[in-house]
Formats: sequence, structure tokens, C-alpha cells
Amino acid sequence: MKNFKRTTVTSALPYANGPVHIGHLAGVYIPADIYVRYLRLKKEEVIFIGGSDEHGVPITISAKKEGVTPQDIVDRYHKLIKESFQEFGITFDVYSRTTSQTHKELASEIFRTIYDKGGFVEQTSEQYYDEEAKQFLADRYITGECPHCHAEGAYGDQCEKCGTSLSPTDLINPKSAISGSKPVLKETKHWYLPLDKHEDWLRQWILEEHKEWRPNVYGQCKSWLDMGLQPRAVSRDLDWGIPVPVEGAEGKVLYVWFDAPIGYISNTKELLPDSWEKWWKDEDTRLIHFIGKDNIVFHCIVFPAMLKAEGSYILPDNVPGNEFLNLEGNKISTSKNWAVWLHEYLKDFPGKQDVLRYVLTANAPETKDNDFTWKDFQARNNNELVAVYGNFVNRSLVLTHKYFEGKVPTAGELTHYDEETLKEFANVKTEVERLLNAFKFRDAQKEAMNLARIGNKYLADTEPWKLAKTDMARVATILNISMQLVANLAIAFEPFLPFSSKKLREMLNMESFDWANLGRTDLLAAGHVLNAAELLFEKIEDEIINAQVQKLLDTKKANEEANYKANPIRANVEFDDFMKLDIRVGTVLECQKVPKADKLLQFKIEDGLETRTIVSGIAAYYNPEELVGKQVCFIANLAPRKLRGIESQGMILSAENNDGTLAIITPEKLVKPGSEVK
Ligand code: B3M
Ligand code: ZN
Repeated sequence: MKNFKRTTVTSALPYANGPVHIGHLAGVYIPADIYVRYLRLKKEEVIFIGGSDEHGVPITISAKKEGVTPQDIVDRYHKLIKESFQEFGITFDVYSRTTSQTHKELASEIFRTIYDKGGFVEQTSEQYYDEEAKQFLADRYITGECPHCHAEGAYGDQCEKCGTSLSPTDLINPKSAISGSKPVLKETKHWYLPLDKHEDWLRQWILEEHKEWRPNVYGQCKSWLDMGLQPRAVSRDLDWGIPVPVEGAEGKVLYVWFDAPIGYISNTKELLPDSWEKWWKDEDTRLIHFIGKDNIVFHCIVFPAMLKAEGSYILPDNVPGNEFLNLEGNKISTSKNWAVWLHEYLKDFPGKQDVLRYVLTANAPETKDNDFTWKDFQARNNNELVAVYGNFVNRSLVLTHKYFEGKVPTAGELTHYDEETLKEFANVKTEVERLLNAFKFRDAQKEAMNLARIGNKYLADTEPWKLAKTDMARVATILNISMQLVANLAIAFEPFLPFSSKKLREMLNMESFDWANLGRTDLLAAGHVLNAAELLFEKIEDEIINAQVQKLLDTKKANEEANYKANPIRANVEFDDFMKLDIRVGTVLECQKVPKADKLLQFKIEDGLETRTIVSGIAAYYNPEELVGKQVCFIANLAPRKLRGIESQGMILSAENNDGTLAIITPEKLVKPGSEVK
């Protein structure tokens, strides 16, 4: 492994289009902050870059909805997001925004350099144009009928009903979401980053030279590379963004994913106008991007290709990308208000930032999606933070105050058991370091918590309060050791639970605070004066948790009602019309995923007469294996249609929950394949 001189740490720039929630914190900001705090404690040279992503179409849509300007929207949320991060102790060295002047200049400059080197290709294509509103339409601004499932209201980039990705010209009866008029196709010129030309070195760099990247990150890159890269447009016809800095580009701005990652660099430049380059252009600097899984391709493929095309920048050494955090079993959703918002948590749980930090790290979605539940939050607080960490610290301090007037006593001769306990502590430093260096924050925190467990066990086994009547020398030794362990905990937990570590450090009256000291058993000299003991954590009662659960239940209920209103019972049909549908029961003989289509499963169904192929959009809810042998209901006389090149001969019936999840309809008793459903 290369020896770097310094580390540049970035964390994804959240869209300033809404507040931030626990999913953001768990996926990106807490792990990044833990890592940076750890490096700082080790006295390494590190910089931590954050900021808001303030361009892009969704922000213009929000502005339009509210009847305000995009600038109003980003001003509001930039402020709110920045404050939330500050409150949670995310210690950015700079938190700026992509509407800053420095950023506009640097993004233009980088575009211009690549342009001058011939690093883009220009291409003219036909795109939808709204003649009433006199503007080109972003994909999201066009709606129409889905060519696959025929649902209304599909977007120009995707049908949310069946999940198929679309391009705007696929839509049947397209409509402009701005004026409602029928858009026309009109020629427009754009600049493309020819990713296909970068494929060879990207393959070598990622697949050969970065095998150590997390399996989810490496795997996603590999599948992109294996599919073959295509040129990507880096400009848009839009009036919100950074103007494309070349002649003849009026009305065009840089694509948000072109300018946003440059924001990392411009924010560094804003902070350090004279020395920013060493953080971005020196081969001795290690660059680490913390992101969520939906950002992997941009950070591992697109941004590196941009930097390479520009020519003077370093590339990331690692990209720790996390999976998603769910909330009480459901996907976090901003539009459905299914989230724990940070600014609300801070109001409901004042002073309890570390509790959330702890729980989110303990459940970090490092290798797979994970679930946040309020019950688990309460249990981890009460059974781990209070009962293990807080309890050990409190007992050690209170006993030292009681028997030694708050001065660390002198240790006498150590027993075999004392030595064993201390030895366990000595190992922890290496172990926590190994895990942190590998970006395994969850396990690292667990290891730190183990220290507290060891401490608790030590007190429970030695019972100094019983010895106080007979053997004060022994009590002195035990409490000296306990206090050394407590001091170690304050250091070990600093990256994870900084507020508690600060509090603990004050109680311990501890000045030097250095990662290098971790594992030492002489952190507090005999005679060192301690401050009064306070509780580090407090129990969270059921009623507090129930109130949070109730809040979510209320949200669910409101969503259900809205859903029901949006989805009323349709007009009556005649019996004869109903009888035109031929619904049958079939047995699933085979079931497999459709390649390159995340949502689709391909079935072979025994229908009583023969076997037929049906393609169904339920891959997100079932593993193919679990459906083989099951009976399903399907429409047998639906005109066949092609989905991803496969002819689907019918449609499998399923019930749709209001959160969009699907459950297949199956007869309550086994019946003969081909049985009619009436
Ligand atoms: N704003 C997407 C997101 O929040 C985007 C990240 C930009 S990082 C340069 O998921
Ligand atoms: Zn569809």
C-alpha cells in the first residue's frame, strides 16, 4: 500500500431540495465524520469537504410547485441542512454550495479545459420542446402513457408503475408538465463525455488496481463496465445551472452531475484559496469519497473520467459506498414523509445526538440495506449506552469519589486477573484501527463498546465496594485500573460519540487526548483530580418511543387516505364485460430474472393445456426460486406484448399495497392448472 501524506475526504453533496434525514446521516455523513475524527486524533493531515448540491431539475420543479424561485428553495434548504449537520457534530472543514461564485468559475474552467483538449463530442439530437412555454423539456417534465404497462402519468425517464426505464419519445401521448400542451420534437446540440473512450483505463484502474473496494461498489462498477460504457451528455437545455462556457450554447447549462462533484474541489478552493491544489493535484494526497449506493457510478466512473480528461487531478483511492437504510420496514421516502428528519429529531431528543449516531452506526447499511426501528433505538440506548458504557463510567467515577475523594488512587501489586483485563484493552487499539482503516465502522464501534463490557465485567467480578471494609489497597488498585479503562473509553469513542467523549473528558479532567495513547494504562496519574460524575446517558422511556411510533403510524394513515382518494373505485362495468376477461390459475414451472431489468421476472406457467411465458414486474418483491411450484392467477386472453424483447403471454395478478409493494394472488387451495377464476 502506498504511503500518502494527507487525505482529502468528501461526503456526497445533498440536494438542497428538502431537509436531511437519518438515511443520509447513516449512509454518508456519520461514517465520513468518524473516519475524519479518527485521522485527526491520529494527528494526520486531513481535510473534510461538504456542501449542498443546488442545481438540477428537481429543484426547479419544487420552485415551480411553490411559486418561488429555485434560489429561494436552495437558500432555505442549504441553511437547514447545514445547521442539522452542525448539530450532529459532523465536523466539515467547509460546508459550501454549488451556487457559489468560486464554484461557478471552477466548474466552467474545468469544462473549458476538457473542451479545449477535445475531450467532448458534440451531438445534435431531437428533443421535446414546449412551444407554449418556449423551452426544451427535461425528461421529468414530460408525462404520458407507459408503452409497457399502459399506466398513465409515466415520466419521460421512467414509468413508476412498472419500473421500466424509458426515454421521452417512448411515451404514448406525451404531455408537457409545464403547459399541458403536446410537445414537439426539435433539434438541439449537446456536449457528451465519451465514456466509451475511457473504458480501457477505467477497467484497468478499478477492476485490476482497486480490488480492495467494497464488494457492492466494485460489483456495481464491474457490471457497468461489462455492459459497455456510452457517451453521456454533460449539458442540458435548462435555465437553472451553470451556463455552458462555449459560444453558441445560449440557454444551455452544465448537467448537474457534471458540476456537483466539482463542488468538492471548489469548496476546498473557497476554504484554502492559496493551498487548495495540494489537496487535489498532489500524488501524495489520498482522495476518499463517502457516498450512498445510488451515487456509485458517478463517483467511480463519470467523475474520474472527467478528472482524467482534464488532466491535472488525482483520482479517488477509495469510494466507501453504503447501501440504504429503511425505516420501520419501509423505504425512506421524502415525498411520503416516511423519514426521521434530523431537525425534528433534534427537537424531540435534545442533547441526544450521540444516541442517534450510535444507533445509526450500529445498524450502518455497510454491506446490505438495513432497518431503523424505534424499538431498536430504545433498546440500544437502554441496554448498551446506559447499561454498559454509561454504567461502567459512572460506577468507576462514583466509587473513586466515594473512597478516594475524587483522586485517582495509586495502584498496588497487580493480580493475574488485573493483568488479563489490561491485556484485553491493549489489543483493542490495533483491532479498532484495523477496522477503521477498512471502513468497517459498525464493527469498529462494536469493538469500542467491548471495552466498556470488559470494564463492567471487571467491576462486577472484583466487587471493590465489598472490599472497602477489609482491603483498601486492593480497592485502590481496582479503581486505578478502572479509571484507566474509562480514560481509554473516552478516546476510543471520540470518533463515534464525540459529545459524550467531550463530557467524559471534562469529568476526567483530561487534557491530552490522543489516539496514540489508546491502550495505555497510565493515562491518569495517581493523584490526578477528577471532576464530579454526571450521567453520560439516560434511559429512554416507552412513552417517548411510543410517541415516535405513533407519529409514523399517523403518517402511514394519512398516506393511505391520500392514496385511497387518488385511487377511487372505478365506474361500474356490465357483467358481460367482466366475462370477457379470461382469468385462470397456473402453476409456476420456472422463474428467473430478466437480464438488465431489475424489476422483471420471466415465468414459465403450466396453464392446463401447455406452458406459456409471462413477464411480470415483481422482481423487487420475490426471489425467483421462492415462486417455483406456486399457483398464480393470470389473465389468459390478454393480447401478447413484448417486454424487453420477450413475448409475454398474459399477466400475473397481484395485489398492490399502498406503499407500492406487490403480493401475488394465489388460490387458497390447490386447484388444477387451467381452472377459471370467476
Ligand atoms: N446530490 C445526489 C444525492 O444527493 C447528489 C450527490 C452529489 S455528490 C457530488 O443522492
Ligand atoms: Zn409502465
